[in-house]
Amino acid sequence: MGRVDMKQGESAVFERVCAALDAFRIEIPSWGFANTGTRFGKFAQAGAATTIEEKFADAGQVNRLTGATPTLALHVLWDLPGGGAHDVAEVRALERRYGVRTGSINPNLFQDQEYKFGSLCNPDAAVRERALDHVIKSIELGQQLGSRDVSLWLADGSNYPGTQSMRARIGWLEEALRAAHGRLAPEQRLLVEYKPFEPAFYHTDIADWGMATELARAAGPQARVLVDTGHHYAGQNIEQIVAWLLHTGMLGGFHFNDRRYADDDLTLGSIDPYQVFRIFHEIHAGKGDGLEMDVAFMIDQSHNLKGKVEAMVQTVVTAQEIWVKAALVDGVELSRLQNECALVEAEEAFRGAFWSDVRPMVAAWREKHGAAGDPLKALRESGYVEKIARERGGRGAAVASYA
Ligand code: RM4
Ligand code: MN
Ligand code: MN
Repeated sequence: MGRVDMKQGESAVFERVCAALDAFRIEIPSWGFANTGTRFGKFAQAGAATTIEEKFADAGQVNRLTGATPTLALHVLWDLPGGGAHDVAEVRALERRYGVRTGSINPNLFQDQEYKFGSLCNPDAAVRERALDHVIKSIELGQQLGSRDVSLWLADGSNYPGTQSMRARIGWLEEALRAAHGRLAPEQRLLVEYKPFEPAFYHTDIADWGMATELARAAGPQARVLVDTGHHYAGQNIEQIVAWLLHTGMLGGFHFNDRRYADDDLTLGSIDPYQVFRIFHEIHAGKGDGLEMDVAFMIDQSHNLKGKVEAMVQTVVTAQEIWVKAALVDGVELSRLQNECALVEAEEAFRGAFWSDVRPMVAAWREKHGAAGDPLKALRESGYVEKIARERGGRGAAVASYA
């Protein structure tokens, strides 16, 4: 290839990279900035966010550095302890101040004592009603904040065989989801998240994508499935689940994180970046095939040991890089090879994109958009982490979140 051809080739690739990144937004979670821990304890960080304002401030930093995170997911009781209503004006002001909008609203159906035996699946009708009421309030909060997705994760389940009627609980859950769905505004969506185990260790009421799909269908036309990448048994083929949910039009969004053993909430791509690539490829391929899709990308990570803002920046950068790698698969060529069953050629075309080093181009895109070429370095140089550690000074130890 001559020099000119190479340049042309490179700029064509850069155009594809830019188109892919222009379309890529990923939501970050407020709980990723607060102190968290394991069930054995919490290690408090001086710079951890203790108020909703501090969470918006941190989210604003991540967005400024990466150019990809314009929304912040809120967890109702952790961020809006009063349950919402009176906090709307404050949240709106924070959105303006930090240049980040409210993203998905996450009801909290697991931390109150009443939920010991479940929330929407509790055998006690009064508890179910209370839980439903909280979901409805979260839906209304979403309306007031102009946020589209209400993202539902239940800790419901049981720990010992024979102690609960799994079937009765399905019925109660369907009923509640239908009632909640009835309260959605036309533009809102209800996302149903699944998880195989934890905190329940015998049965979980929404344990996998099949159950989540059935429940979302029963709820109504604005309900979809949310795939949290950490919520699968080891070895499960997540991209195949994604392919099914795309095929059936039931994919609503993702909670991204990585895992080695269970729901570890590790940094995206830190254990298995190829899996993230395979998942992203399904999305790109679906788009290439003209599938109608509306998929919310969200991060669900809460770091116990890493610095929170650094970890979030690192995650978003990783997401941008792997998203771009997957965008570089030549879809037309790949389908030709697939149809010919040219296995080695197809696999090479696929994994060739995975192995290409896109980092300089992703950095160039960020620079072009007023973000940082090297966001981690820029974060370090900004002194932001030291500043919040000084200002917040470890107040976060007592704040509600995991553990
Ligand atoms: C769960 C699940 C939910 C998250 C809670 C805090 O494992 O991933 O999405 O909101 O944790
Ligand atoms: Mn999740
Ligand atoms: Mn989880």
